[in-house]
Amino acid sequence: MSANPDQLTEAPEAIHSEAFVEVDYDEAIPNNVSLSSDKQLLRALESWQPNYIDWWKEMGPDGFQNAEVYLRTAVGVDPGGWAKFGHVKMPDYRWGILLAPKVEGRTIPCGRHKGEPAWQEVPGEYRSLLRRLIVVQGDTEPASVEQQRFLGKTAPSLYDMRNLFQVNVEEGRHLWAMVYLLVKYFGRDGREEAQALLERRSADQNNPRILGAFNERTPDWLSFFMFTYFTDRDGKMQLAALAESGFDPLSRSCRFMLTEEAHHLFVGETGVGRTIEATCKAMNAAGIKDPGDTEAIRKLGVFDLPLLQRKANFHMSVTRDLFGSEISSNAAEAFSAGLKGRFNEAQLKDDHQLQDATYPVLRVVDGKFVTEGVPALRSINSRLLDDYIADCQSGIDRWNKVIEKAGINFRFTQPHKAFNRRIGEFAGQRIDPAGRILTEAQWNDGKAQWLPGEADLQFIASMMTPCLERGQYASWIAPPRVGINNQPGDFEYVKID
Ligand code: BYC
Ligand code: FE
Ligand code: FE
Repeated sequence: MSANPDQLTEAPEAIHSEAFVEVDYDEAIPNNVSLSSDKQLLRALESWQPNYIDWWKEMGPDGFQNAEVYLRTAVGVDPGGWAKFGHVKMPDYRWGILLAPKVEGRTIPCGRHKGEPAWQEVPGEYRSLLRRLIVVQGDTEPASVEQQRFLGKTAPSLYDMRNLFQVNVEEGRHLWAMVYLLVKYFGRDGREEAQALLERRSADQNNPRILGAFNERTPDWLSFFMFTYFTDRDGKMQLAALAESGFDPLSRSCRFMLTEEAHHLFVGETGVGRTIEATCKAMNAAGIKDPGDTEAIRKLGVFDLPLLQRKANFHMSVTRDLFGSEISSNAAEAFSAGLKGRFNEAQLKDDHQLQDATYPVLRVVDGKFVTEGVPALRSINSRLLDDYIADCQSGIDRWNKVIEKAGINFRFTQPHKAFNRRIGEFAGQRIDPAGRILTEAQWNDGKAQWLPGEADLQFIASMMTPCLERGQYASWIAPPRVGINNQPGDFEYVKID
């Protein structure tokens, strides 16, 4: 499938729809926030920058720091062409600080301060809660780069390798975006947090990243594509909620980050889609009708569809945990304070304060599912999770179209919301993808059908041999329909020295 950009909600290389202040690339730190007029801030960022570069060289893409990669860099203003493309060595990438344009007269969209002018400075009474949200957001960005750092070595093509590195440099820029806020608005403790963001390490025993999914491994390209489809989509949802913040600099940062996020989601959707396409094509060519004929299918050098479903199940469940507890007083306070809104807050037709409203939350009570009306303020996380699950579906539908067109009898589904959860309402329960509440023994019996097992992971690993000839693709993945920036099929996306 699926690289037909017209059919995608997530644009291949998103076109920014708003004009914004020209980015100044003469500065050591490219920016559209007039950095040169704030000497103290500039000094603070310039002292953080070498530590960032050290971190990038130590924890960024392993073995490719000298490769020339065909990357896009945001350059500014023209709505039709905010990005420019060219071969760059990643450590020389121009990580910049880019805010979406200020909306004149913007007001706080939700909570007890609704309708008051948006804050341009940190509201004192909410300082620590706001800082915590920015730190958690910032922490995920370098974490994902760390998780993906060995993937270049097993890239299924130069095209895919370039997309990996594009995602990586942009996650690096997202870290910059949060560090800018910490350093500019939070004084000394902001600078300390900025440093700590470079010190935590994904999956480190002593100093791990903050959220669960960012300490999982991303050891292979299936994981990468599932991660960019499902976990970057948590990024989309959380950034959208933070884009509704009454703290205007956070809102503007997140609005620009969302334009980059669209490409990450595209990489995930098309990566999984092209994998499915290769499988279907190989099955048909070999005359295999049964998607469960694992052994025969794997011999063709492609991934069987049930394996892809198990991988997807894993990534969906750990990503759902990123929404926090369904019922959360932290989330209630962030909303009431006006620091974080709901998805599409502005379009929602209610009072945006939710003092008396309720929201239906699925829970397990006495071993049974019940839907309870819970105060809406305390259900903010639950609601964002529901919006996330809905947002996941359209890409899955497009994957299923590929399978249907190939005449194969298989459909991808999202597992039940409660499946395999470690955080929130369903933590500690054993629930299968169909939503049956199980005993520990039933869970252990069924687990291998629902989540990737040791043999699956070994097979995946065995398929991860690099394919680095221009225009060539590993057996398990179909070529894209369109090149990046309309480059031809044999374009040298990465010049490896
Ligand atoms: N793992 O009331 P609770 C992205 C902690 S992805 C570990 O349940 P709350 C990206 C929680 O921190 C988007 N710990 O939840 C994607 C809290 O600890 P403290 C990232 C967890 O606070 C791909 C305690 O449990 N951005 O951008 O309402 C590539 C009780 O919390 C987890 C954001 O998340 C977990 N899964 O909500 C690159 C937005 N879940 O504070 C990038 C900012 C919860 O008591 N963050 N805990 O020590 C937030 O809005 C909130 O912090 C959360 C948690 C939604 C994450
Ligand atoms: Fe990001
Ligand atoms: Fe992302």
